[in-house]
Amino acid sequence: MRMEHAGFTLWFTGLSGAGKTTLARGVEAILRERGMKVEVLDGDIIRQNLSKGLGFSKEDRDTNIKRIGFVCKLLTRNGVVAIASAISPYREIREYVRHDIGSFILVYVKCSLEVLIQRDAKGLYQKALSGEIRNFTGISDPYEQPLHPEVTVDTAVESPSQSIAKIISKLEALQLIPVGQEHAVYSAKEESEVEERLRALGYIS
Ligand code: ADX
Repeated sequence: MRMEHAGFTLWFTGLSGAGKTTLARGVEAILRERGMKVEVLDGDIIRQNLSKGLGFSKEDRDTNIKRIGFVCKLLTRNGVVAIASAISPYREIREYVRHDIGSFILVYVKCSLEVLIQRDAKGLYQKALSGEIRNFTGISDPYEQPLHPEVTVDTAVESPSQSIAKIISKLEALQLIPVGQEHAVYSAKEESEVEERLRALGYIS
């Protein structure tokens, strides 16, 4: 049975290849396990449909972010957890989306350029450095770091599960999601073992 819960938007910002999608999918899986309704809006996918045809000028990026933000707002007000994952390099539009949505948590997925260039999973940094791709965020286009993100993770030094745990703890602390069994004083297994013992001793029936 699904739990009734209030919606909110969890927004991942950070450079290309920093790990936004991996963390978004990891958090998505945990929230689903906890019975929540979740939808992920990923920049790479949104650019193939809702934002198809948009480029990477400031204007186009802002349009992309506004569209993602608009869908997040609809989901949030209908009790869904909307998880957005997009570079979203401009502070002003991130703040616009935050205020428009209301229940909004910003996760800054930090990673040094050195590590990103070394990883270069999509080969885009090499192309950006050689000038083959222009206006590439972090190389030839700006990225405005968030000033007050609710959570900052650094994927150059943390494992994905460490970063995911950090995000989940924050959401629990803000009482946006139910606390997981792994945080309970007793695990479910321990609890039933204790119950068994108490029953054997006749303290409970
Ligand atoms: S955003 O700036 O509008 O938020 P978004 O997250 O949707 O960007 O898309 C970024 C993805 O587009 C990157 O992960 C990368 O795969 C691809 N991309 C292609 N060209 C660029 C570019 N010039 N700058 C950044 N990302 C680019």
